[in-house]
Amino acid sequence: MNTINKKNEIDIIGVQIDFGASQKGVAMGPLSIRYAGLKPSLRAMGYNVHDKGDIIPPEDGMSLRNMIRFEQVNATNKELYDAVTDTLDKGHFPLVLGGDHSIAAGSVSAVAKHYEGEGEIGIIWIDAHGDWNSDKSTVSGNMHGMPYSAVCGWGPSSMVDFGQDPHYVSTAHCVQVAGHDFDKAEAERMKEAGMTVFPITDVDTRGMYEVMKDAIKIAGDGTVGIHLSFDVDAITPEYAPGTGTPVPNGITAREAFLAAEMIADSGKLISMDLVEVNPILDERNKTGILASDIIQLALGKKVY
Ligand SMILES: [Mn+2]
Repeated sequence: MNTINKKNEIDIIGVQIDFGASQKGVAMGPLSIRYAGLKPSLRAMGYNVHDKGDIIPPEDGMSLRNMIRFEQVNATNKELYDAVTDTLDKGHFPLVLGGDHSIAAGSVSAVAKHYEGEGEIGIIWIDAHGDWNSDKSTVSGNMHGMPYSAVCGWGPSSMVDFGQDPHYVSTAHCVQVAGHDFDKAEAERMKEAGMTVFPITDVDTRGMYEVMKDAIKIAGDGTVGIHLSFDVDAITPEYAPGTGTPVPNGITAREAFLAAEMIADSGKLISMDLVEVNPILDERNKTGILASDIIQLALGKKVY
């Protein structure tokens, strides 16, 4: 049942931040995922669950047109980095609940650094967006569009290194799955950096099963394990209406479930973020429940 590198201990770390996004409300995401029954569900699977509570970002900080509220985002990432490092040092599995996706710069960086002496980590990033902008390429200035490039060393310098002396993740083990809303300059950066992208058109033609088989190979072979960063906006708004940056015609809930199940079956999952649940825009916590379901499946829940 428990597939996460034989670790039976899960630490939940929430991050109540929406400063990385223009649409407010994802700061309440960790609460909505907990209200969906996440903790009892994980305990029923046999896990020992430790809720470390939520990180609250500072109220004030500097802002730039091309890096909105960057001081608050970076300070929050430093706090999250320390929390995830503490969890990994204890041998527990970090489950990070967003919050906007800017938090992945903190969580992934902590995981990459923790395993530095053992080898490289791989990343599977399931998202409608690339999250591969920098302060130069960004159109919106929203920092939740930059974390994936930041952990690879290609993001804004203060998001790449917020005081932690980062170990960059090699793009050779990084995969983007189900993207279909890339900025032009962002896509060029991803190609230049050697990212593997399986856009939603690949899901259409080859199916999620074949795409994920390849994604797990790229992120999992020759690495110490896989970090899953799951943005609920990958899922089409009919199933996941509660998200800040919805994009029409995304993947289905079943495709998301299959991806999560396959990652669990790989036995290589070492850490996970679930981000961008926005309860203000949601319908009766539908998206919070969906997020909880995806987490359970990624952590090994079986339907039969
Ligand atoms: Mn994202």
